[in-house]
This record gives sequence, C-alpha cells and structure tokens, in this order.
Amino acid sequence: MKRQQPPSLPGSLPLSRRQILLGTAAAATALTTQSRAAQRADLNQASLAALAAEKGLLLAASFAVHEMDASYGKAYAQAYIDNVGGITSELCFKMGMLRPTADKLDFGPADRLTNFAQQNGMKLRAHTLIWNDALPEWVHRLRAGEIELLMDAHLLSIMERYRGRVWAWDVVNEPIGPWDKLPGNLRNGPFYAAMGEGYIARAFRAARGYDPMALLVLNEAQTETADGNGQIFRDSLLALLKRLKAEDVPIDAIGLQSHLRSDRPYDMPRFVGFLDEIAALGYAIHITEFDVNDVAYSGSIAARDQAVAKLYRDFLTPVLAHKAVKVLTFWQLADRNSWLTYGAKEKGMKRMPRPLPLDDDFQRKPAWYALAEVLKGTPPR
Ligand code: 9MR
Repeated sequence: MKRQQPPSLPGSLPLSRRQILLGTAAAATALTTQSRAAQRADLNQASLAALAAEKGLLLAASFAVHEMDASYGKAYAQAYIDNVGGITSELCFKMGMLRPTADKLDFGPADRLTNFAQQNGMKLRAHTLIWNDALPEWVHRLRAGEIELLMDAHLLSIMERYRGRVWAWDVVNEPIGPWDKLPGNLRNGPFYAAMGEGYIARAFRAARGYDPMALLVLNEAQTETADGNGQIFRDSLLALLKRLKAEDVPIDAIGLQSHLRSDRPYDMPRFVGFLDEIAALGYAIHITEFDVNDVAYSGSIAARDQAVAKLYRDFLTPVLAHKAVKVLTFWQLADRNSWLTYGAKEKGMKRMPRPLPLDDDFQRKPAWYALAEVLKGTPPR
C-alpha cells in the first residue's frame, strides 16, 4: 500500500513528520488554551452562591458594616450581593460592640447589618454570643455571680431582639485553649472562671429556649493543621462534643474556622477523618472563617496568588465533598478588608497579604476561579 504523503501547502515543501507533530501539538495547545478560556468565560458567568446552592451548600462571608462607609463602600456591598448568599457579622454581634459599657446596649451596627442581610435576601450568622475573648474591659471586673447573670441577660436581650432574622447563632466561640492548662484543654476567661465547663451547656440550653428556630453553632479555631497543635485542638474538641452530646446539649452545627496558613502542614485524609467523627455525632459542619495567610509564599504576586489558589483547591475539594459540610464562609471577601491586611498595616509591614477570593479592588483572583472549579466538581448533597 502506498504510503500517504503528508499534506503540503500550495507553494511549500511537503511537511516533515516533526513539523506535523509540532503543528498538532500547537493545535492541541491552541485548543486547550481555547477551552481554558471558554471554561473561564463559563466560570465568569457563574455566580458562586448559585453554584454552591446547586450542590446544597451555602456560600457566605463575614461582613463589617463600617466598611460600607468607606470610599469603596458601594463596591464592598456589591461584592457580597454578587458573590454570596449569607453573611456573618465580623464585629457587631460581639459583646464589646453591643455592650460598650455596663449600662448600655448599642444595637445600631447590628441593626444595620441585619437590615442589609434582609434587604438582599442573605442568611445571617450572628457571631458571637459567648466568647471568653474580645470582651469589653468592664466584664473583667465582674464577680462570678454577676457573670452568670450577664450571660443569661445577654442571651435573652440579643436573641429576643433578632430572633427570626438570624439564621444561625455562633452561641459559643473558641471554647478550646490548651495554653490555659485547664481540664479538657478548655480556654479560660470570665465565663469559664465563673461556671466551669458548664457555661457551654448553659449557654446552648438558654439559646434554644430564646430562639427555637435558628441553628445553634459551637465555633472552634485551629483544628485544621496536621501538626501537634491541630491534633490537640481536634482531640479536645471531639472529647468536648462527646461530653456535650452525652448531656443532650442542643447544638446543631460545629463551626470550623479554617484560617489556613501557607507555613503550616495539612493532611487532608486525616482532616476528613475528623469531619467524619463530628458527623458521626450527628452534627452538621460549617466552615466559618476561611482564608489563607500567604506569608510563606514567595515570588511575584501572580506566583503567590497561584499558590493560594492551590491551597484553596487542595483543602476545599475534599472538605466540600463531605456530606456533613453545609456552609463555606470566608472571613471577608476581598483582601483589602481582611483582618490579616489590617494586622499587617498595623505592624507597618511592607508586603500585604492576599488571602481572599477578591483583590483590593474587588476583582476576581485565581482563588476565586479555584473555588468556582471546586464548586462545579463538588457532588450535590
Ligand atoms: O477579624 C476580627 C477582627 O477584626 C477583630 O478585631 C477580632 C476581635 O474581635 O476578631 C476577628 O475575628 C476573629 C473571630 O471573631 C474569631 N476567630 C478568629 C477571627 C480572626 O481573628
């Protein structure tokens, strides 16, 4: 059989095999570039919140009302309207904001936040009712009995006012703190000092009474890393949850904050095993404060953004695939508003962190696209 000659272009010499292969490779590259561009265009059309909702997930981000008053306030609010279906109060539901002094309740910012959520059809997570940290200074001067009264009064006044408008309450935040060397590795502070571990059960029981409809969440930090610290947090949290379960304490979901860091190790099968254990106790799981501190990534901004996007992919793919995980919340949406950025500015650092899906101008970063891809591939629950 006569060997077929490679096609020749008019007026040119027949193409060599190598040229054809090169041509094919170039065509293939052109195709992949084209389909990548098409994929990007496709993702560009996508709303992250809608993609997440298709999979039975709520996509959310923390929100700070004072940012609406900044020069970029309109773009700030719009970024949330465009990207998320839920918001978490970053500041205004904390005791220090609601009760700046012992004799005053200031509902202004929380009302504003609640209205913003309502006007835009967003689910609202109130963060946080009881936390042994970030308390107004006057609380530290109260006696044990007064702390008990304060806890009960606080839960009643805040939950009665916002009941029906809050979708989930972070009732207790960060109960674990191994550095305090207390039984169960619990974190010390006024509430623990006054009531011992019992403050947790008491807060949840009161919360259920004051708002029987909303989700009640126990929110914890530092459980994500594969190092010894992560292990202590995971073990201590699981042990606490088992004790609370045995006492029938009404908790609906466990919040895992997930402030990831580029300089820490992660072991996803191990972390997924931890999610399995929480789910086996009957709790839903909410990822409540996701961001990536890119402090250890070097190189250009583009290279750092790619590395951040990779950690988004590596962490979120198995986590969002877990059926017990119902919510993914970012801690802010755009780099300029991140607690990490404010912290870096305060320290006078030259290099600003880039932890979030949107940049300083609320434009999409590689992390945004990484999340969109992960959401597309996430199995529905
Ligand atoms: O991002 C929040 C920062 O602006 C506040 O100053 C700080 C104290 O209220 O809280 C930060 O948010 C924390 C959250 O409430 C609990 N988990 C860790 C978050 C980052 O520090």
